[in-house]
Amino acid sequence: MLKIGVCETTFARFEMGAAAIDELKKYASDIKIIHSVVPGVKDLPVASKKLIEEEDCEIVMALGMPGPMEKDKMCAHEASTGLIRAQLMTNKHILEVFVHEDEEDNEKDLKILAETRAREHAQNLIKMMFKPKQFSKEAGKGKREGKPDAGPL
Ligand code: RDL
Ligand code: RDL
Ligand code: RDL
Repeated sequence: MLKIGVCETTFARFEMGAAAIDELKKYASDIKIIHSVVPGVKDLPVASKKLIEEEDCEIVMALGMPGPMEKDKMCAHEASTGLIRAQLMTNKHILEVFVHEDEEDNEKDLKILAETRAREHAQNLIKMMFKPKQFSKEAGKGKREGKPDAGPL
């Protein structure tokens, strides 16, 4: 039974964690999901580390929505370096699933992007953990999450 952590924020304007959990359950039955919620992206690194160290999660998805202001971008970068540090400290993957609010110019498209990106990162997680051979075939294929793939050269 693989334990998967799913950590998300109240700052995000869409429940990306619910989409990720729904997607994970579609592709794998032999999993246990531990969900946690924190205020914002800068709280995700320690929450993810706790899911790994205190809840025995083998891998974590950290989902969040950086806002459009310059200070939000700074915040997202700091959160990202924290998530990388937590990975290096624990030697476990924490998939960072961020959707920047200014990636789309209207709320409808932003909602679609948030849902699609969360689901596609969940599919990556399943492939990394359960189907590494299939995933290795996708190397260099210009894959993207939430947007159309760029494709290979
Ligand atoms: O530790 C409490 C907060 O500092 C933390 O939750 C921050 O991540 C909150 N936050 C900001 O303070 C900010 O200026 C967030 C953003 N911007 C942001 O764009 N997205 C967030 N949190 O998820
Ligand atoms: O942990 C899951 C992802 O966050 C991680 O794989 C990122 O490296 C994916 N990624 C981005 O989120 C991004 O905004 C990448 C790029 N840009 C990029 O330019 N090149 C990448 N990944 O290889
Ligand atoms: O090339 C177009 C996009 O891939 C590029 O703008 C990315 O930086 C968009 N992006 C993010 O901004 C982000 O925070 C992506 C991710 N996360 C991600 O996890 N996967 C992506 N793009 O494919």
